[in-house]
Amino acid sequence: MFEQLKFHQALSFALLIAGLAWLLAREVDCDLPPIRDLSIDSLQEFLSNGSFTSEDIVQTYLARIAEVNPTIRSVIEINPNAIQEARDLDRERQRKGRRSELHGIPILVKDSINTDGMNNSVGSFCLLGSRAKDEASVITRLRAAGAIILGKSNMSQWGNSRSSAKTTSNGWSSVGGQTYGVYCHHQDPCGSSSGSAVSMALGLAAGTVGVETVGSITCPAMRSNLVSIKTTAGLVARDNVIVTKLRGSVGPITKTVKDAAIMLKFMAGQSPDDPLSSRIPFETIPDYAKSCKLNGLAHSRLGVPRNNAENPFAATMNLTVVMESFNRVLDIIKETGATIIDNANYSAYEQVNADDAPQQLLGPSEYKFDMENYFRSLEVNPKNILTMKDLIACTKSLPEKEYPSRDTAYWEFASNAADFESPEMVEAVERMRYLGGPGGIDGALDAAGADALIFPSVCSSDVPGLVGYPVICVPLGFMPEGTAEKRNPRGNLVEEAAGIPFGISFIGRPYSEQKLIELAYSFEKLTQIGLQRKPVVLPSADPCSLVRRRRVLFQMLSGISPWKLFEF
Ligand SMILES: *[C@@H]1O[C@H](CO)[C@@H](O)[C@H](O)[C@H]1NC(C)=O
Ligand SMILES: *[C@@H]1O[C@H](CO)[C@@H](O)[C@H](O)[C@H]1NC(C)=O
Ligand SMILES: *[C@@H]1O[C@H](CO)[C@@H](O)[C@H](O)[C@H]1NC(C)=O
Ligand SMILES: *[C@@H]1O[C@H](CO)[C@@H](O)[C@H](O)[C@H]1NC(C)=O
Ligand SMILES: CC(=O)N[C@H]1CO[C@H](CO)[C@@H](O)[C@@H]1O
Repeated sequence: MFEQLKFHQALSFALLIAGLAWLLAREVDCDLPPIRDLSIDSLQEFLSNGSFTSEDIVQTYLARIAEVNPTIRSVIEINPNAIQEARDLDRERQRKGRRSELHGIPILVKDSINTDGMNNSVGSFCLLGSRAKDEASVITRLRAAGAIILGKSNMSQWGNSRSSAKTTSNGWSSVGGQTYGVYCHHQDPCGSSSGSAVSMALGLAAGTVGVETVGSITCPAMRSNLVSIKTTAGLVARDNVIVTKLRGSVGPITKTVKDAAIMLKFMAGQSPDDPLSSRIPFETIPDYAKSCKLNGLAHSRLGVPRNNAENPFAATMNLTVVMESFNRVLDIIKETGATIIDNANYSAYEQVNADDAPQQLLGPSEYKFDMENYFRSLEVNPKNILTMKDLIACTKSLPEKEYPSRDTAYWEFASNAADFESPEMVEAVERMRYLGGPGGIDGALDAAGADALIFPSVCSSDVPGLVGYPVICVPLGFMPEGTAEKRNPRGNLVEEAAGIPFGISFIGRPYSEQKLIELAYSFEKLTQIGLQRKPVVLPSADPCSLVRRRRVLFQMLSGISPWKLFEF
C-alpha cells in the first residue's frame, strides 16, 4: 500500500515536471541561425557573447554526423577527446579570452594527415592502427590556435592512386565506405578529399582540411559548391602528411573565401621535416583574412588560358554549359573595372596531354618514393608495410579491400617504376617545371601582364599540379534542369545530373595567395553563386535544441516557471 502510494506520487511529480518542461520549451524561443549558415567569424561572435559554447557546437556537429554519416559516409573517425578539448577551450576563453579566430572552432581533417589520438589510414586497413612519430605540424599549428580537431574525413583511399579509372570510385575507402556527394542522390563527390568537402557542404564542421597534388582539393570542393585553397606546395608544411613531396599541398575547404583565408593564416608555416617549406618567403605568415577586400577585382588584370579546355578531364562535365556560365561571369567581372586578357593561353599545353608527358613518367616513380619513405618513417606499422609490393600483397589478402573488383593497377605499375633520383626522372622534373612555369602559368601571366589566371575548375587543375602552384576555387554554377544523368565508369555514382555544382579557379604564381584571396573574395561577394542551392540532404541538429533545453532547465531551477503554468 505504502509502496503504491510512493509510486503514484513519483509518477505525478514526473508528469508535472514533464508538462512544465513542455510548456516552457514552447515559451523559450531560440533565435540562433542554422549552424550550417554560420561563418567562422559569426561563430566567434556567438561564442564570445555566450549564445553557445564550443562544447555546444561540438555536440551539435557530432549529432549532425550521427544523422547523416550512416548513408553519406563523409566522416571516417571521431576524435574521442573532442568534447573534453571543447570544455577546456571554453574555460580558457572565460578566464583569459580567445587565442585566435580559430579558438574553439571544430575542424575535420582528411585521413591522410597524421593527428595525435586518431588513426591515419588513408582509408586503408593496411595502415589502420599505424602511427607516425609525430602528428603533422599543420595539425599542431591548428591546435595551438585553439582549433578543435573534431575527427578525420573519408577520402578516395590512397588518394585515388590504387586502381585503374574503370574500377575505382571517387570517395570510396575500405575503412570508411563510399562517400556520396549531396547535390543529387548518389552523387560522385569527386576526390580524393571527398569527405572533407561533403562534410563541409553538410555543415558537419566549421572548416575542413584537404590534400591535393592534382585536383584532390579543388575538384571535390567544386562538386560540393564550396571554396578551397590549394596552397603553394610547402606554404603549409607537409611533414607527416601522405602526399607527394615534390608538388603536393595541404589546404582548407570551406563555405567562404574569408573562412579559408582565416584557416590558412594558422595552417601556413615551416617545418624542419618538410625541406620545401623552408622556401616560404615571408618573415611572418601574412594575415590572409586582411586580403578579403571588396574592391579586389577593380583594376586587376585577369588572363584566360582558353586552351586549357583541351584537358581530357573536362569530359567529366558538359563543358558547353560550364563555359556559358564562365563567359557570363567574365562580363560581370569586366563591369567592376577589371581587365580580361582573353586567350592568355599556355604556350606548351599540347605537351601536357601528350603520351610522353613528363608527369606520366615521373608520377609512378615519385609515388613509390614518397610512399616507401612514409612507410619507413612509421613508428607503429601493424601490417609491416614497407614497400609497394607489401602494400599490394596486403590489399589482395583483405576481403574488405574488394580486390579484384577494385584492382591494384597503378601500384603494380609504380612498384616497377625507375628510381626517383635517376637522371631520367631528374630530367622529367625539369620538363614539368617548364610546362607548368614558362610554358604554362608564368609564361601566360608574363605575356598578359596579368595578376592571375581564371578558368573553370573542371579543366584547370592539371597545369598547377605539375609545379605545385596555388589555386583558389569559388562556386560558379550548377548543372541545369534537364541535364541527362551520367554515371562514373564503375557505374555506382552519378557524375553528371541537374543540380551538380561547378567552380571557377583563380590561379597564380607561388606564394601569391594574398592576391588570389583578394580576387576570389571580391568575385564571391559580387556573384554570390554559392548561395543559390542547398544540398538535397541536410541533417537537422542545431545549437537551438541544446540551448532550448538549457534555458528550460535554468528557468525551472530559478523558480520563475511555476507562475508561467497559470499564465496562459
Ligand atoms: C551574439 O552575437 C550574435 C552575432 O553577432 C548576435 O546575432 C546575437 O544577437 C548576440 N546575442 C546576444 C545575446 O548578445
Ligand atoms: C583506430 O583504429 C583502431 C583499429 O585499429 C580502433 O580500435 C580505434 O578505435 C581507432 N581510433 C579511433 C580514435 O577511432
Ligand atoms: C587560345 O586557345 C584557344 C582554344 O584552344 C584558341 O581558339 C585560340 O586561338 C588560342 N589563342 C591564341 C592567341 O593562341
Ligand atoms: C550539353 O549541354 C548543351 C546545352 O544544354 C546541350 O545542348 C548538349 O546536348 C549537352 N551535351 C551533352 C554531351 O550532353
Ligand atoms: C565515425 C563513423 O561514423 N565511422 C564510420 C565510417 O564508416 C564505416 C563504414 O561504413 C563505419 O564502420 C564507421 O563506423
